[in-house]
Amino acid sequence: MERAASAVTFQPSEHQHLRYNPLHDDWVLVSAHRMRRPWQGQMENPPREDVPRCDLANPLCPGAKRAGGEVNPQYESTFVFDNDFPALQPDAPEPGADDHPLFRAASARGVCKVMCFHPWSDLTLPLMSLTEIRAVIDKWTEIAVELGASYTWVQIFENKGAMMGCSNPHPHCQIWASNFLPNEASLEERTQQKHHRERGIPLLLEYAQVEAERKERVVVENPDWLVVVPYWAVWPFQTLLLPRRHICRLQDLRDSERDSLASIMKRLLTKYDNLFEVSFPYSMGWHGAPTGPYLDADCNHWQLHAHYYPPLLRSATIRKFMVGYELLAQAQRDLTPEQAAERLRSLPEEHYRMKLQEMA
Ligand code: H2U
Ligand code: ZN
Repeated sequence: MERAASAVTFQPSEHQHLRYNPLHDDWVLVSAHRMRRPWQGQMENPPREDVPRCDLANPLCPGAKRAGGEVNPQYESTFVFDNDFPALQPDAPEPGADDHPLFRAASARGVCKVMCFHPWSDLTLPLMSLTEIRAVIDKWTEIAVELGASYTWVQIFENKGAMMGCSNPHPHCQIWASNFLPNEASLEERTQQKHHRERGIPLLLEYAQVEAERKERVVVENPDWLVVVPYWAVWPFQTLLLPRRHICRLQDLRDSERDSLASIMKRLLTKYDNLFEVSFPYSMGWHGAPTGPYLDADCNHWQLHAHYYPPLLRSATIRKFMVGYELLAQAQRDLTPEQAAERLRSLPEEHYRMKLQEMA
């Protein structure tokens, strides 16, 4: 039988509770008291970081031969190519109809691209200059416009670090464009539409305004952008990058907002690397209003944003696993989002590798 609630005053950092994620319409179990488990503070040797600057055996380097036999140009800034192993192709035939409702299929067409951020393999975004990061943002925008002209959803995402399945030690991301709305996109379409209908303001615009006032979950901010560990975060150091004004898509950013985006990305990613003094692994990606046939539709409920999902929990090598209860019941976290934000906020904004170079 369920026990009655105790008379002790509730403290989010002490007492287990559920938090609602309005963007995903689900709940996370927060059990902060578990942080007192005895393993806290353990340190391991971080993964090696001595990646060669240029290695012709690395298919993303300038001048290297890729799996399909093509040779990369001697590129000097960003470089985009068609993925040699695309999960989506433009010309797949339609699946046949099955008249049983439990066996549904739908057409999937699209393109997959790979984008190198920089010619040097030993760099990552936080180690790049603001001008170089700005070039990445400009290229993201260009591709979003180009593929968004016909495709419904253009997913820009970066898998960083071997822990996140990144197969090449070279700064890069991927772009998959599809003729359908993927699950995450259609979920966010539904929740943002509902919020806008009920409250008359885009969900994530209202959320950014409240978080900017409350401050307790803010990691970094500037006049155009805000980074928070969301109230409903599932991963220990998950963050959400939000514009302060209403912006539907990457292509709606002003020139100055692209600059301030480069700046806030560098600050966030430097803090991430400084947390455990390791090149911090994560999967990140951009979400904005759908494109293609949606370009003519009312998308005012949408707000541009980027999700960062890092797996690390308490050192360079100890990650959180989404297993057991998470797979079979629901997501759970130990550290509260406020504690995670506080830890990230208090970290220096000078990259630890720069500091090591200065000391050498
Ligand atoms: P990840 O490291 O994030 O997996 O991205 C690398 C992508 O680059 C991957 O999708 C592609 C892989 O298919 N790739 C090529 O298209 N050509 C190659 O020669 C190597 C890797
Ligand atoms: Zn999203």
